[in-house]
Amino acid sequence: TLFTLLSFISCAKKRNLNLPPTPLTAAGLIPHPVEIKSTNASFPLDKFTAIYTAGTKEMEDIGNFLAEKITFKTGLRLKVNPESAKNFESRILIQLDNDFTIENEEAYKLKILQDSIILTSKTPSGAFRGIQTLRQLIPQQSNDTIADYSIWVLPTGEITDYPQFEYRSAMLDVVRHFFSVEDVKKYIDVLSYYKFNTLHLHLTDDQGWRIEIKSWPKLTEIGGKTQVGGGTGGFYTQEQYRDIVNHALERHITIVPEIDMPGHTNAASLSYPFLNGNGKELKPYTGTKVGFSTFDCGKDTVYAFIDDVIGEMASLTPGPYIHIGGDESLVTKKKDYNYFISRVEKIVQKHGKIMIGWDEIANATIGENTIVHFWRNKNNAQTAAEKGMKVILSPAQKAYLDMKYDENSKYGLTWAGYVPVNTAYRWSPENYAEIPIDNILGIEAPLWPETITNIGELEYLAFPRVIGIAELAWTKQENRNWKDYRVRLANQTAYLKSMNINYYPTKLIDWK
Ligand code: TNX
Repeated sequence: TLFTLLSFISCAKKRNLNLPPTPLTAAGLIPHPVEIKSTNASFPLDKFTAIYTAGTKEMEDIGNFLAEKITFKTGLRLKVNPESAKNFESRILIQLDNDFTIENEEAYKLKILQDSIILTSKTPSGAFRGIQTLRQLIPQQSNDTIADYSIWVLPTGEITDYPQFEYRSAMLDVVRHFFSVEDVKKYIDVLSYYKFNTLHLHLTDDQGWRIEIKSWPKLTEIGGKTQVGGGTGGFYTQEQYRDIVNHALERHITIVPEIDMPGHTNAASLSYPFLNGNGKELKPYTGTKVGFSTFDCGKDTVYAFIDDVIGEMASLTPGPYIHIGGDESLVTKKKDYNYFISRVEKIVQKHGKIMIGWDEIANATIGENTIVHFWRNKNNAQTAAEKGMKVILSPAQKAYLDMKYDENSKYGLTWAGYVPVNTAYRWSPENYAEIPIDNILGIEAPLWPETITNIGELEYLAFPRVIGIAELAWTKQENRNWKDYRVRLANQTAYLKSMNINYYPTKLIDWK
């Protein structure tokens, strides 16, 4: 197919444009790619450019995605796989190559020549990541002095790229305050631009239950109606959840749903009191304290309930993971907690999924396949690594997007200290938890919304810190450097503004 495609498009017209030489650099790129070679010539992106895709329908979807984003940025309406090549003088070719030599599933090669751009990868996900690099290379401004129409001048050269970590994630708690489907989709859009591949949704907690479970309807009828501060809460119907999952999938992002237990379960127990194990009277909870609730870990009926909930979540979720929380179960007896975690692990596995839990689960009897999510306790991360398990890194002092930036921050908590933009970037996931790098699945930046109530405030906390987390997850240490990063971050201003992102304008960055 590739050969026919190439011969088909080689009949495109040739033209003579006097383009300025342009060096290919990382100036607009986050995350920093593995390798960049500049050939210092130029490619004209203009109304004579067409996009061609080779391979599956999924590849054509990626071509259409690129076309849409080019329209958003430049106003150009590029054709994707046009019937005739007659009117097109430059082209963007997106192709799969089975013999691609880089092992990594998300690797890509982006070759920019004077009359064509060739993006090659082994998988559609690799192509999708490469598309983001291409988007970042398109200049904000067209050059209108070369011809009597606008040309966006791209530098020529070659980028070879692949991620250091396979799990590159952000987490959003939609419980403490609820966020709409539209809000979550917008967050996904921006995350995908920076090559994140996972969004973890914290769907249940003391203050609310945010996902419809058909076999246990009171979870949302009762548990969905509250949030921090006494607002009306909310929840996603299964159809809305699927809509989020599909939006993410189109951006090659996996949704990881979290059902937090046995602690953080006041809303569930309020809906179905037989679940309650703390012996206290149940009331709706709209404060921000943690650690007071627990399931009853000794009743079979509780596990039958969990089986139903996990079963529904597993069937709604195409990704391989289910997060079961397991954090801050301060009123669960240790023996009960360990029994609970082992038994829930079996339930998750029965439904064909891999279990993830916050780092406290490392001390229970669990299998090597289960993933430990480090947030606070290094010993737990090390215990997990010693057992041969993989670990996700979310150290609160570095990666928590809900910590205040500094004393001027309008929103945020401070229990893990201030996390200014440089602190969020200048750490080494490779060494932080003192575990072997082979045990690190990846990095996640959680956002707990106790102090915020809407998307603008969410963006204020997430941006720009989450962009640094994207680079830590993708780029190896040898290509990371704060001085260089802060310039590349400043260069994101136009994109963030175009997306209407309410980022925190920290003085640490010389914003453009
Ligand atoms: C701790 S992080 C929690 C959350 C809070 C967060 C606030 C974790 C696993 N549990 O319940 O929202 O601190 O920063």
